[in-house]
Amino acid sequence: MRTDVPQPIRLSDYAPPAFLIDEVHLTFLLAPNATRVKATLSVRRNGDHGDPLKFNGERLTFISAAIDGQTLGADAYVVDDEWLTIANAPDAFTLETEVEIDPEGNKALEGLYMSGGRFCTQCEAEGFRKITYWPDRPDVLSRYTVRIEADRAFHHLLSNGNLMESGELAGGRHYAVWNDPFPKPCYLFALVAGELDVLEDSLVTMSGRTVALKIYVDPGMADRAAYAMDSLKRAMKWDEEVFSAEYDLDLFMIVAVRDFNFGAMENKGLNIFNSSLLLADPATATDADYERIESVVAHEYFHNWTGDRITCRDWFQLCLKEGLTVFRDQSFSADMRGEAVQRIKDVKALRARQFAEDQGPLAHPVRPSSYLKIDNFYTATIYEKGAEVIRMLKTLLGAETFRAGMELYFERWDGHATTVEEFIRCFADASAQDLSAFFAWYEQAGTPTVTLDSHYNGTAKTLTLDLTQSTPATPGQPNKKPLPVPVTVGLLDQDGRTLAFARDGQAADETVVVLDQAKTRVTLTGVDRPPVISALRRFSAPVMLKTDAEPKDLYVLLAGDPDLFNRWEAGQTLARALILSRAAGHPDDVGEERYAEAIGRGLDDQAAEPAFKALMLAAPSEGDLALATPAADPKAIRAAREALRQRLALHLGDNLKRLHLGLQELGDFSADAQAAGRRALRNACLDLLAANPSSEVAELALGHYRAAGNMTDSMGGLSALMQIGGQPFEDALDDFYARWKDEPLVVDKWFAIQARDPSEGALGRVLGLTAHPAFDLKIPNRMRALISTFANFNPARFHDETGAGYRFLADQILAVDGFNPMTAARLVDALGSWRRYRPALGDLMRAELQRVHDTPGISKNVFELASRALAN
Ligand code: B3K
Ligand code: ZN
Repeated sequence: MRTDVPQPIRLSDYAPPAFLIDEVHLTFLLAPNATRVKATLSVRRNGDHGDPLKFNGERLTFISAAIDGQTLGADAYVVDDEWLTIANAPDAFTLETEVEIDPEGNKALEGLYMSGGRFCTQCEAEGFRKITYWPDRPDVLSRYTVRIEADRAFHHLLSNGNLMESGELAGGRHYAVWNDPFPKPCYLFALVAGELDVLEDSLVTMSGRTVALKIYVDPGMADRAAYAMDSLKRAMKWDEEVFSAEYDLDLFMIVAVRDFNFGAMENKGLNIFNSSLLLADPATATDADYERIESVVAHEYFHNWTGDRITCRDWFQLCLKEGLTVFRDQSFSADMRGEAVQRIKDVKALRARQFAEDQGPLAHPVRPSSYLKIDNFYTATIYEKGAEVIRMLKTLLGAETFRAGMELYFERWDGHATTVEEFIRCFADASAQDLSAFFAWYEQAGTPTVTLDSHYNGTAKTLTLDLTQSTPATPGQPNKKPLPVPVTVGLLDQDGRTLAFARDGQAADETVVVLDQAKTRVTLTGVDRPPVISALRRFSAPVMLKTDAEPKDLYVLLAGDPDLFNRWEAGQTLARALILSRAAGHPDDVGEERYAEAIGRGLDDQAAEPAFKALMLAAPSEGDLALATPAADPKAIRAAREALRQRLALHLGDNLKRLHLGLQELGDFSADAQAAGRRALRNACLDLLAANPSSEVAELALGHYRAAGNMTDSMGGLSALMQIGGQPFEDALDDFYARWKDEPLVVDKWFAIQARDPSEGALGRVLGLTAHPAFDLKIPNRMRALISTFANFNPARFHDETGAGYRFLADQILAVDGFNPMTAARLVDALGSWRRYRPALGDLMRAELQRVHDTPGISKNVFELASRALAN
């Protein structure tokens, strides 16, 4: 057990930096095991304090330090594992330091490291301190000039900004000098060096400047960057149109690397991407990959304004850039791919990740107030709930005022590091409204429950809506206050036609009720017929809604709510209730039949888009169902879910087969949303058919796999074969591996699909795969493909009664923690959620978590998450 209990960092302790750095010149003498980093900083004291200079520095071999050209003697400074301290620093001076680092030995993938024989960096949040001595915090903004020297074998030498100079050096080496004219925090610094192919293009901005666009990838892969390039250009134009936000440098670069701890990074002018979120062609990437690439390329690009030009004062303000940028990328995707389908996908992800987080030991506000390791706070709450908060702001203020607020923010804070308060102040100023109550969305953790009771008076033609809200206690926040919750409401009559009404004398089809107290009552008038209420349209707030709607009302919504989100939601609500009732031992056969019939009618709806129908066909996920159950039993949930799917397959079988045949792809592959929607529906039909396997369905699945002309269909076929199981599945797996063994991104998919194996043998299969020659714990993508997928997406097998799944995961966490704490920590949650499961399982989970927690030498990252999950 560790004795040095790490101390939390608190927002309330924020103090401005003691020293600022206006300019920095960095020289990198690159060598895989011994890179020299020389830094020349123009430093000035910030304020009139007499504090010593204390710069962060970790895993650096100190060589020398000098002030104004005078090398410091051993008594003038102190170097320890975390700091360089200089007691008597002048008020304004030049500091020169030289250190040595070992990029090859850096398996934490933070700071400067090697991936596939190339140098690359990752500095957010606190990686720059592993490169040089520096006040590693986002409110120190500096102008960077970077000189890179390396062996000529490292052909491309890249850093932020503009290329100023390059040339040859003696001894087979060469160099390049980069200058970034925009002051930036060190977390946005980037360097890449190596042999790469480049895809080039350009774009003319709204003011008529030509920007060169370059995407660097592994040799031979340039063609696979085409979709990312196309996405980038669309994102750049979209940001100009929607937010008047123009790109600023003359060059924008993206580099794809294989070894990366997460998705991508928005370094100024030089984004670095996990290659899984950049490379795509029809043969190797699924439609889901294309969709992710489009959204992440846009996300990182959008950071240029929301993150880079305007950055965070401190890491507690992370949502200032992340929540806002997710909101921007979601809005972009909605414009590219259709609003309703995008909204459904975003809400599914929000519930699966953020609602789950809010119900667990790590529940925290969108703006937290303390942390041990900031790496642990790149959470669904900061990102996804952070985006929901912005969306509510837009709903409350209206689109025009929202845009005015954004433009004011860009104008007021450009070139600065700021806070969430200042961001909200821009909207208060733009709208002349008091938004202080709204701020509670940033400070209060937990998912509010909103209850809606309604009363219709047929004589007076009035509908009274009684809304109440409450938010459960979360760790450290026992008492919650009411929040301003926008609830968008529309009405249908019993035949599913839109029912007009009036609110405060104004005729309407839809209205936004703002629930700003614990209880709010609203009366709608002119309601001519008994209504069915469609509430929380487009999921207008991140809450759990409880209504007095009966199944017959939900069927009206499912059949024809003009709000497609709520149409889908009604189906999910019905399915969830049926599955949970069966899982609890009360199957409702009549209800299930009725549900299957309704879904069948939805499938026949000629007006609905295939992508939407595919979403309608999918039952709530096992994770979603577990969240809705106290003391969840994953096996019972899977069995009940499969029973409903089997009923749908029985009931809709002919229809599903017809659609599967009719949607067969003719002609060339297109990655666009319509074509992807047709593939999604075709694969959803097959997936459902496989829930009721027959020899005919097995043939169909095999035929689908064999005839697949793209990766979406290959994976769809493989996944259907997996559900059916047996030799055909094993043969297909072998075939798939033989075909794709030289394509790392596809081999990741091969590992991931097996981790989802529903059969009894899944854990044995996963254990066996850890010994496969292609498995490597040190490659985050490969590790996650197998380990995270199993722990998070195969609940019925991970939650094995013997506890073997938990033991396996704990062992993996400890192994990964030995070299990559940031990535290890991401695995902890699968055990940390132990309170959500039935006690026989929860106790075994907790015991494994305790074992991890008590292991000597575990990282701060894992310690923080384990100890929070174990706390009472
Ligand atoms: N800002 C990065 C995330 C950095 C995570 C560091 N642990 C990517 C993004 O959200 O755009
Ligand atoms: Zn981001």
